[in-house]
Amino acid sequence: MAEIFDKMKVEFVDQDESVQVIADNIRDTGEVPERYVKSEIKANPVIVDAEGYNLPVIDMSRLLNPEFSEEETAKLGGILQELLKAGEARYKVLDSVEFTKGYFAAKLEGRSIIKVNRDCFSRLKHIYLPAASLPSRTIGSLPVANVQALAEACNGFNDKIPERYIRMEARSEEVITGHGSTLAIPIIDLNKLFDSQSSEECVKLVSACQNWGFFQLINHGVPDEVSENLMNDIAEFFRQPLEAKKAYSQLPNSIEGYGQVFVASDNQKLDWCDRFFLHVRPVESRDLRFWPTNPASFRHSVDVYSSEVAKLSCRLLEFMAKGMGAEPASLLGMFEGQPQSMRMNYYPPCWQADQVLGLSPHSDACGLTILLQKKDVQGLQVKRDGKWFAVDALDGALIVNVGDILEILSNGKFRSAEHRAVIHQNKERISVAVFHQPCQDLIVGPSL
Ligand SMILES: O=C(O)CCC(=O)C(=O)O
Repeated sequence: MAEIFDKMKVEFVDQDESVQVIADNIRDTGEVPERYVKSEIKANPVIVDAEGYNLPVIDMSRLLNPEFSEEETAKLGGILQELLKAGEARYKVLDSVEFTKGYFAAKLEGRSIIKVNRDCFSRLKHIYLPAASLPSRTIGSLPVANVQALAEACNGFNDKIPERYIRMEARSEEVITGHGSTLAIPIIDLNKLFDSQSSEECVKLVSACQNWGFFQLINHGVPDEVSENLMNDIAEFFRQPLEAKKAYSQLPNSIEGYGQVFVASDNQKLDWCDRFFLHVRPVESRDLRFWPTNPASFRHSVDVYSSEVAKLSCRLLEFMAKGMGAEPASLLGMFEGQPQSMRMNYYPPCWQADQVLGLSPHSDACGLTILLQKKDVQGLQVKRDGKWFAVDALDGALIVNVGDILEILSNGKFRSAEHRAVIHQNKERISVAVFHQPCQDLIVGPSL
C-alpha cells in the first residue's frame, strides 16, 4: 500500500486565496478577478419581487382541517397537475369525421369520446370541426316510441316497462347522495368573480373546472323571470297532445326538432326521455319550421333566455381563460358569433325509476354548457373518480359544465366530465341544456 502512495504526487496548482480575502480586495480595488466573473448571470436575469408572482402556498393546517380540506386538497392537486403537465400536448390530431364518428360511437356505448381519447390516444392534438360535419347537422336518430306516451301507458305496478328501457347499470353503479351542505359540485358566485379584490373565487373556479368539470353558478345575472318564462313555455309545449308536438318532429338525418337522439340500432338500450333540440345562435342558423308557435310566447322566451345565457357564457369564458393561463381575447375569439344550441329534455316519471336512465352517460362535445332545470326535481349525476355524485341544484342556480372542446383547449387542465340523468318515481323533470360551440371551420387544439 505504501508503494502506491509513494507513486502519487499531489500538487496544488493555482491555489486562490480565501474568498473572504478576495472580497476584501474587491472592496478596496473595485475589481473582480476574471476567474470569478460569470457572464451567464447577466444573460439570464432573475425576476425579483415581480408583482403578482408568488409560489403557490399550501396551508397544512387547512389540509388537515375537515372544513377546508377539500378546497386545499384541490389546490394542491391543481399545482401537481400543473407540474406534471409541462411539455407536449396530450391530444392528437383527429379529423372531424373521426371525431364525429367517435363521439357518437362512444355516446352509444354510454361513454364520452374525450374519455376514450384520454385513455387510448395519449396525444390527441387537434380536432377540426368544419361547419358541414358538426355532429348535430349530420347525424339523425332512428325513430322510437314517444316516452311521454309510454310513461302514461305504463304507470302502474302491473305494467311492465319494455325491456329496451331497463338499464341494470342504473342500479349497479355506486351513487353518492345526500351531501347536505356541500351539494356535491362546487358553488361559484359570479358577483365574487367580478370583485377584483377577491382572487379566492377565481381559485375556486379553476379548482371546480379541474376537479369536477362542473359547478353551480349563483348571482349569475340571468333574471329569474327570464328562466321562469322559458321553463313555463317548455312545460306547456310538452303538455300538448302528441300530435301537436309531432308537427315539430325531427327530419331524417337531423336531430333538430322533437324526438329522441343517439338511437342508431334496433337493439340499443333507450333513454327514458323525449327531447326537443334547436339551433339558436347565430340568429341566421335558426330553422323556424322547428320553432313552436304554441304557446304563443315560446319563441320569444327562447330568444330572450338564449341571449342572456350567451352573454353569461362570454363572461365565464373570460374567467376560465385566465384560469387556464390563456389570453381571454384569444379564447373568446374562438367562440365569436356565439354558435349556440338548446336541448330541452322532458323526463316523465317512471314507477320503476331505479331501473331506467333518463339520459345515458356522456360528456358534452361543445365548449361550455349551461343547464337550467325545473325547480324541486333533481336528477343530474356527475362522475368523479369512478363514482356518480347526485347533484342537489340550488334554487335559482345554473349548472355549468366544461365541454370536450374546452378540455382540449386547456390541454387537459379542465375536465369535460361524464354525466347522466336519472328519473323520479312520480314527478316529471324538465331540463334545458344550452351548448356553446366554438366557431365553425376552426381547428381546435391545446392553446397552452
Ligand atoms: O337533464 C340533465 O340534468 C342533464 C342534461 C344533459 O346533460 C344534456 O342535455 O346533455
